[in-house]
Amino acid sequence: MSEPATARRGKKATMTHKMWRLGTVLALAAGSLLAVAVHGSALPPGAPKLGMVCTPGTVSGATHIFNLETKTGYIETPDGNSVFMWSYDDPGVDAGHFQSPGPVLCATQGQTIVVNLTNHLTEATSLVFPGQQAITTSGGAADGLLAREAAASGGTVSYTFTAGNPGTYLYESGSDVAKQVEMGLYGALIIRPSAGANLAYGATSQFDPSREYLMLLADMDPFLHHAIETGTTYDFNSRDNRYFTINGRSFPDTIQDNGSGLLPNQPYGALVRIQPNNPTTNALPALIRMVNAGVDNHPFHPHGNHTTQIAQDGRQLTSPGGAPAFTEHFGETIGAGATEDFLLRWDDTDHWDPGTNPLPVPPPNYRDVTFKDANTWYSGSPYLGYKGTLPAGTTSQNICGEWYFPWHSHALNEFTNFDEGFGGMGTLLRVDPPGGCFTTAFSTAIVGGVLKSGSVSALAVGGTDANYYQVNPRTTTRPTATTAGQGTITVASAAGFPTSGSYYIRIDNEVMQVTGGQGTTTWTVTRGQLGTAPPVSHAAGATVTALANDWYGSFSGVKAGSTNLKVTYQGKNCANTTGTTCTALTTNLPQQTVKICDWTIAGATGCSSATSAGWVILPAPPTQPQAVGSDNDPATPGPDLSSTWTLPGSGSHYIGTGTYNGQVRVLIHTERWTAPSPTAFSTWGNLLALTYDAP
Ligand SMILES: [Cu+2]
Repeated sequence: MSEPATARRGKKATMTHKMWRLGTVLALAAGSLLAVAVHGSALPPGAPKLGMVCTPGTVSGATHIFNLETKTGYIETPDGNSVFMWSYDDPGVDAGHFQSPGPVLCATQGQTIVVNLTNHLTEATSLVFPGQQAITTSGGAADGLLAREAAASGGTVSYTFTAGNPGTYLYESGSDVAKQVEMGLYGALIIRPSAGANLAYGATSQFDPSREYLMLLADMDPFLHHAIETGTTYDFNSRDNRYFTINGRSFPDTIQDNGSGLLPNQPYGALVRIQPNNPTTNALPALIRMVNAGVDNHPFHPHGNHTTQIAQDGRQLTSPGGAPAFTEHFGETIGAGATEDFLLRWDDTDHWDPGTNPLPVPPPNYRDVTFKDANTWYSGSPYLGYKGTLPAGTTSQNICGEWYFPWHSHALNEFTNFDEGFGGMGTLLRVDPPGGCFTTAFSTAIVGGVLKSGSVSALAVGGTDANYYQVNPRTTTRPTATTAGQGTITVASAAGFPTSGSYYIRIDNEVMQVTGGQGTTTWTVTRGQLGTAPPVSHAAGATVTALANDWYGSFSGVKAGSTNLKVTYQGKNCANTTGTTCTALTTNLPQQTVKICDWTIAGATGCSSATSAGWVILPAPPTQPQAVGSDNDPATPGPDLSSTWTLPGSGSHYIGTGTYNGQVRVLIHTERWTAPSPTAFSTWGNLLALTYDAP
């Protein structure tokens, strides 16, 4: 049939909706990172935000039972249209919420799989399981062309088979397949080997179970769906697919989380997320299971990367001798009805680093770069894990310098939404920095002491450079002389000294403890502390030196919901408070305590001064307090010491909200109060960094 006038109007509406819709999706892409699983999402409880989601079914002994029902519903496309669909849902998940595609059925090799089908369509339907053998049926109506059918409007049928070869399979309608499969009656069947759920096939196909991804491809002609919905005729010879989906969504909807509230009937996302391979901390590859439920072949490729094909149609690729015959691919065509499995390992081959291994050519000035629609996934820096400067007015969706690669059908007519690109059969490969997001401090504040030299930028770039952020204990003077019996002294200025709590100062060779008047210029003192000279007189103009310094670094842009926060501080302490060369401290090492702001204790004021209540001492390792960062090796004065602390819990206490949204604050407290020679020192910070898993 010819394209009806209503459809042409619909297409114009599509174009006007497009920009609004894309902007909303991109804005909400960031917003959804804040959200936890959305109710009414057609997902089982506890489903992960990324990766393949299996529907649980019921396991009874060696039998795994799945209940499926056919229903009608609608999916949304990124251009603002909606498409009438048929699909399967699991009545035991989210009360049988309509979903497209059908639930992912996962079972273990050797289990008896029972699939009970209830048909709510107005025509008979059936299920076939390509690649499975000896399927028996019970109940049902007549035998269809390929399988026993469930009658229209409430009929049931059960299919039983033994999960055979492990692998990735399709399940789909066996009745009037040109129409019913096109309408959406398909889903994925996963059979895991009995040897272990972390294997795709044999022992050489081990993967990281937290990085198991499904890409179920399909294509559709919305005019067929419209004809079915309205009961009008459709000529299959005129089929012209205009929507192309991965896991039931078209790009950019594919990169939304599983269960996104934007797509209540399309619960499965398709973003693939990975970190660089590391032989000790991240050795296992991701597994990508690809299934083509459509009628067209789809040439698929990730930009800038290779994948390793390990299987075809549920069979591991094996040489005649029996050894694995895995092959590397830049692109690979997934045939109609076929499945293919790939391992994906991401190697940081070049190790480009702005400090230690910079690119051999400078990147273009950001003023010379333009970004389409002023919206980008680029961080502004070419280095993995770093953010840079973007032109004014450009919005970046980048969290912490992670990289994004398109991954799409290279039949570019399929990389569209109703002929408008890019969209359709595409998703992104997201490469996070090793260990997660990495960020360095963006600002510093001294809450006890005085800046000797340097700026916040000295705390960046890997800790391998010669730039330091140097803080001295505060000094002031005594405007008047001190007598031996004096218990109250005046100082020229209290700025930079603690405003509460007791602390030590030194005048000449005597240490005094300040116990009152903190924050004013009149202090109550206890004389002759820490084994120093008993109370003596000090001349007018004598120098008053604090025996501690406190400064904090702030991180910004840490998304709420980030987890697994780790703080790294690297630096040293030096005996000299002037000069540019560090004089080693060999005795009475300063005691250094690194603390983090818990914003839930007292809000922003809880971390405003050195002694505020919100500072929480970082947990082991290393044990605190101790001489972190001090130079304890006189043979080679001046080496930096580094420590990394892993924060307990979700990290939510440490990420600010409101005015301090996304801010994480770390305090470096250093004191040299230890008898018998508690003299001045300076603290030299070289790196203050935060790593975390972004949501
Ligand atoms: Cu491409």
